[in-house]
Amino acid sequence: MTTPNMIHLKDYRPPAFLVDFVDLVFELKETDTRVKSTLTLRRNPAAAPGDAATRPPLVLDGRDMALVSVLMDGRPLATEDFQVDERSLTLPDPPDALTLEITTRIQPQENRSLEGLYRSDGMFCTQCEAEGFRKITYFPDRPDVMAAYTVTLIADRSKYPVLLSNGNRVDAGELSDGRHWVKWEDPFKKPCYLFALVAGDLFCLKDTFRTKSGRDVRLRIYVEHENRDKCDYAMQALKKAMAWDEKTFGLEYDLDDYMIVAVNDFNMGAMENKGLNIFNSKFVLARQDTATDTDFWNIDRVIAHEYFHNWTGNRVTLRNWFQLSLKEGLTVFRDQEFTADITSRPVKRISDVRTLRSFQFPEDAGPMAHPVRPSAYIKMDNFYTVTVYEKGAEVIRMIHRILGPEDFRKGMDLYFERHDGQAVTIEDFVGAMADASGRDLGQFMLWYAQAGTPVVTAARAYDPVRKTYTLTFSQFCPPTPDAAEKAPMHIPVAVGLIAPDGGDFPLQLSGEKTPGPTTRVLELRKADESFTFVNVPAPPVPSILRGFSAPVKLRAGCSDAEVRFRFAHDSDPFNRWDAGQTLFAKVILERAAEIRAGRPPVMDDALVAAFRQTLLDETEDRAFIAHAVTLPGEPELATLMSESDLIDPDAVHQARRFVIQTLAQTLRDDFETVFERNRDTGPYRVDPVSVGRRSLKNAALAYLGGLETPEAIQRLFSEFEAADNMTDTMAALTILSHIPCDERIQAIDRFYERWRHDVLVLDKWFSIQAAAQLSDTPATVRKLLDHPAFSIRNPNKVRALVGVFCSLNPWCFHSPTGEGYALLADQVAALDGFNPMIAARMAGMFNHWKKYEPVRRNLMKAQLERIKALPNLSGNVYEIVSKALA
Ligand code: B3K
Ligand code: ZN
Repeated sequence: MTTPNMIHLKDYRPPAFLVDFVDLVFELKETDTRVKSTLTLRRNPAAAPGDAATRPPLVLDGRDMALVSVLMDGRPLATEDFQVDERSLTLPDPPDALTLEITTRIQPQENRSLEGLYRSDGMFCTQCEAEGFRKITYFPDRPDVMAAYTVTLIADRSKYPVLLSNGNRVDAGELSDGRHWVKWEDPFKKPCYLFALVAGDLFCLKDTFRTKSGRDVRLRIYVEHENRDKCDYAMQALKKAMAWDEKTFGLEYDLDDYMIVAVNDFNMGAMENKGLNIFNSKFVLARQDTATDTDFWNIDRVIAHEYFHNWTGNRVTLRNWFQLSLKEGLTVFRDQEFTADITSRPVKRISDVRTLRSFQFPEDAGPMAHPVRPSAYIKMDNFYTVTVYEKGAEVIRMIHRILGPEDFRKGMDLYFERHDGQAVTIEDFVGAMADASGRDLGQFMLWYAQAGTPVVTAARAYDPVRKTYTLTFSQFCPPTPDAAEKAPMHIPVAVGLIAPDGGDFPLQLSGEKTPGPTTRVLELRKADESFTFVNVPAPPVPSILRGFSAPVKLRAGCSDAEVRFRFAHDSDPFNRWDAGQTLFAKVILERAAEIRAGRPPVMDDALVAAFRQTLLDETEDRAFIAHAVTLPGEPELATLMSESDLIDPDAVHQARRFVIQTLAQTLRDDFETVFERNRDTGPYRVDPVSVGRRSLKNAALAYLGGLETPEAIQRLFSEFEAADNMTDTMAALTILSHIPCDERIQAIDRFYERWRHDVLVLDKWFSIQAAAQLSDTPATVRKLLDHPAFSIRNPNKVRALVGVFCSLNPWCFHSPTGEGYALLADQVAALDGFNPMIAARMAGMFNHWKKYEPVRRNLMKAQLERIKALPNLSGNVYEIVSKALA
């Protein structure tokens, strides 16, 4: 293959032509679809004008379509007036203002990439971000070309009674041949990546929302008829999100209609198309018997996220794709705040940091490391990453912390005031924040430019005579493939000092007249920097990086006793949880070292005591306790191991199991007590208290099940049978799935029989088996690939089976036989032929091969080389594997 092109941020140029109006007419048919597009274009006054000889041509992007005709200003274009190739339609010398009428034919029924216009279960739908619009019609497919659209959809009335597009429905009619048509108009200018259409036979759930200025917005959720009883929760979620954005940011919805459509075949979670969101059905459909607590909260999160994009992404959009985090980091921050407000703030923070550390930190330490604003890409789709999204949200959170909530809000207001209706850059956002607050964020911009996770080291010194306490920080950002040298960053570090009695000292920095609050934000800017607190009456235990105030790795050099003290007393819930995780990770990795050295592992009694104290703490939020007694997972432990050694997945797995079983045996009665005390007492509800109780109850059940005795197995089976909600069903079944016994097989079969008609619930059935920590899991997964309910065309199925196996079951995926690796490579090869986006996601699961011990490392390398040598490899997969092998 020829090496695909890299696109660089430094090469950005404004578009040569702007589009003011777009009129689209779709004739949707089973056999093909005809698209007539009428564009009103003019030269961009802001682009380099050039002279008569160097005036830039008009280039429209387009691929995978047949051109039927082109008319300019109403007249057919002569063949010498334009050129068409596989990627574009070019007019070498067009007038300064023109209309183009372009008719094309496309084959949505053959489109398996799920990008552009395609079919999913008998309906037509679209996905245009990032560059899917060019598969629908010829157009300048870039986010800085914003236009007003009218869209007419024509289709058979009986098969496609529902015809939707962005904006307001302005007209409709019947044709004599059984077809009907609907015309839509979107008054807001938008980039083409926000275009959407849907045609199908769908049930519609209706509601309304009265905005703060008193307008009634019609809310509509469209789903397949069989799912009509599974959309109420999503509707409530939408209303909560709309009210929250008004209250928190003063942001009101702007159209008269807000529509959400659920589709089964979707490459990611959902898409924020203006006024017409298209969702993976997984983030819409839920009923207590089909969805877990986590599923319900994911619905809240994703519905809110897409809704929030209406302002952060749609009204103010991106100048180019390098700025992706401008909308995604900011919108993730907004959805995190929303969830924190409607559930529990500390617990939300803990689970977000867990995600960041398990997935983003490894990305930052691997071959795909890139800054929050990448500087180059082959395929933009490969940069919808945890770095752009989750680290991007952390960067916004740091601005929020540095400015404080009031100035942050002023900055948001200024950002919308200045840039509503524009396509802008990250500088524009940070500039609004700096101007609104008077703070200098110049150095802070490095967070967008430098890849890698900074390491912050803290040293402390107490002076008993002067009663001063000095914290000395140094920061270092490790090299990444794009850059060896890194400059010091502007890092907000929230600090508390814990007194010997467990309370917090008030904090007074040297030079201040009076003590301030008990948590202070220290702003690091240099490679080495000291801060001295005065009037500290006794040597404290430092609590550094409270609330995880910056996405860094902290090396505080605390003793085990100090960490245990913080696990018992830290008033900052995040740091209290983190202290526990530090202890558990250390204990597990020490046991792993013993196992590797052939010594029997021994348990640390002090840790068992600290664990017990937390487990039985009745004063804390149950959801917090559930997190606090959950050990770091094998993927996270592997990452920690890789910091000092090569990863040995066997040792990690055995050591973690040893710690779980020792805790279960030692604290069995306590787990029984916690289990019984937290049983549901009334009907199933998805409020934070009920969810917290269930999560603690099921955490206790996991330990009890880990004993693997016949009684434990019986208990799990009867809990599985008795459960009246999917959370408890899945909890019992998951624990049982790791134990080789007849009850396990029976439960898996019963689950299948009960849910064989429900594609979303079946995803859980595949995942349970893919995540089972049993030696024959690789063979089971191989077999399940041929199961009639599995389809490689459906991304949810691929993620549920292949994705879960490779990312959440490291012990089995990294089986030293190499069968897991061969399985993954086979799936990448199969997927790449029709859905390169998902193929590339899957290929990324080999990214950390160099961190493994030699046997596995070589096996993975061989599979990567096999993939790289595939004929007709997509640019998407090429970009991932070539970086991994570099
Ligand atoms: N903006 C979309 C993601 C599109 C991904 C394209 N490959 C969903 C979201 O972040 O809201
Ligand atoms: Zn988003």
